[in-house]
Amino acid sequence: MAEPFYITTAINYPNGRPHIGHAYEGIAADVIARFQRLRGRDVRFQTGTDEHGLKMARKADEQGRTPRDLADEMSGYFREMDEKLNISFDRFIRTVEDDHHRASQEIWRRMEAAGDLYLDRYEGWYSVRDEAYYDESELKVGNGGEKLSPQDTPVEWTVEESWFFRLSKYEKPLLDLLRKPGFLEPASRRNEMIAFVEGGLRDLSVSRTSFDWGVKVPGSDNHVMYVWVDALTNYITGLGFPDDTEEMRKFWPANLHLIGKDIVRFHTIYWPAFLMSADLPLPKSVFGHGFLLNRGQKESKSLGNVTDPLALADEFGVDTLRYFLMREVAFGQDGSYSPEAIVTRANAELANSFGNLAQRTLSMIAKNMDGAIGDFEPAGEDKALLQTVQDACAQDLPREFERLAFSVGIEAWIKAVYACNQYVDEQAPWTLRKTDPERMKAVLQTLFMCLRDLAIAIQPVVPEKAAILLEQLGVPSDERGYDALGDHGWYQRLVASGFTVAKPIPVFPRLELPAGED
Ligand code: ME8
Repeated sequence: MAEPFYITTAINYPNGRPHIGHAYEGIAADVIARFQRLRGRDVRFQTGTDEHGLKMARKADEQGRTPRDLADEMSGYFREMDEKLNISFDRFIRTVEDDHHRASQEIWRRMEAAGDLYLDRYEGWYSVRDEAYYDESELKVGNGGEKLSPQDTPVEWTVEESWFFRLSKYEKPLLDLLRKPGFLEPASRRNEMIAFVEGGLRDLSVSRTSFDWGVKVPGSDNHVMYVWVDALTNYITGLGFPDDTEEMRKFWPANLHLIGKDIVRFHTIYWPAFLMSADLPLPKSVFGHGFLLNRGQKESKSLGNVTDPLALADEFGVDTLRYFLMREVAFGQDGSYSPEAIVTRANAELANSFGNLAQRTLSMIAKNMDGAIGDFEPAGEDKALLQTVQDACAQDLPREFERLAFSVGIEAWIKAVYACNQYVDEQAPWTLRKTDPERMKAVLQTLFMCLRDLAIAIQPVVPEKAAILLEQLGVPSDERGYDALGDHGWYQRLVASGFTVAKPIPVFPRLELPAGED
């Protein structure tokens, strides 16, 4: 039976429309989900929106509407974005859903039964933007002398009755967990979290009484849960918790929580502590990716540089945007994007290299061989090129994707594309057509084989375009998994089936920079 693989993204705050950071995380998670499916894993992929809390309540208030109304509208845009970007989720969860309230109340009851919850008074700093409590010692001072969170967001002094979670009790097991190789990547984030726990953990305020937009605390009707308690629980709600479901048994603990670097504390300290308290297994790994910057700058409404990811997808194409984001930025680090960087990268690698290779090869086969590929047993330099391509597609790219080093994996792939292009230039099949038609045939057959491997390997990144190309190459839809890369009988089967190459349509046309961009 296929090995299960459960991947989740952070659930997004729908207090506004999605931005490029949301698109980036969704795309990266989708690349992982598709990659694992192609490797034969039984994948479950969850994403969604995080709709409770003070941030949502305040935003709705500003707009003179109910939080639910705001959440309904904005959550719809997130789902639309995911669909447009080809994000192949199995469940898009909304935290306002009934099953989620039920799951959150059950985890609460379990934490209470473990003796980990007590009623007290919270007095301290809170950042609504981060939905986070901060200790005085963590705060910075802004230019106007005001106090700011470590993420540069405003904090407010908060005093109210609150339930507390005995986080301090979990210091030792949390340190053991954080030190476990592979639990938290990249390593830089791990050191930061270890230092935080070593500094001593205070018990965490886990309920609020000054507003009511949230999940009700069982038995304490005037309290709603701290938004992060319910938000984190989404990962098990989606599997049917607290019922003993097949999904829960199969997919929990999650293989990977993919999140951004700003919310690592919640996922590697609070969430494991809640799970330990509720006596549930801990996620296998958490990866905190970097932030995406617009020409090196953080996007903000005041700078007027907020990009709509759907506008980028419309302008350059969904797959081009996906390719750019996974290729350009070393995953785990911050990265920058701009329209000209997208156009430059897409033209150099997708249009001029991969697209052109496919276009040249398939048109020559269609024109000079009547589309019939014909029997072929590669030898010599043809075999050597095939080996180079095979190594990149069946070994290098999968090995790097497995450790989430997407840009390194794609680099190995594009180098194989370059090797093919160099081979075309050296062999010059257009000249061979007159001088040595048999040799021309062998060259085109070699390239045809290479294209098939290249297209299979890159599917997770550019699913739509790869599918078009695989169609043009006659590769049956059930022979597109990574295991097909090791199958040496495919070519003969294709020849035997009588397949012919049709005159191709370019898969990756060249892009122009839109007018007005410089
Ligand atoms: O944090 N570049 O929601 P959110 C890359 N609801 N990633 C970015 C980014 C950027 N510029 N800006 C944000 C929340 N992100 C909570 C999560 S999970 C139980 C609850 C990432 O809408 C961010 O790091 O503020 C997070 O992983 C995700 O987008 C959602 O951010």
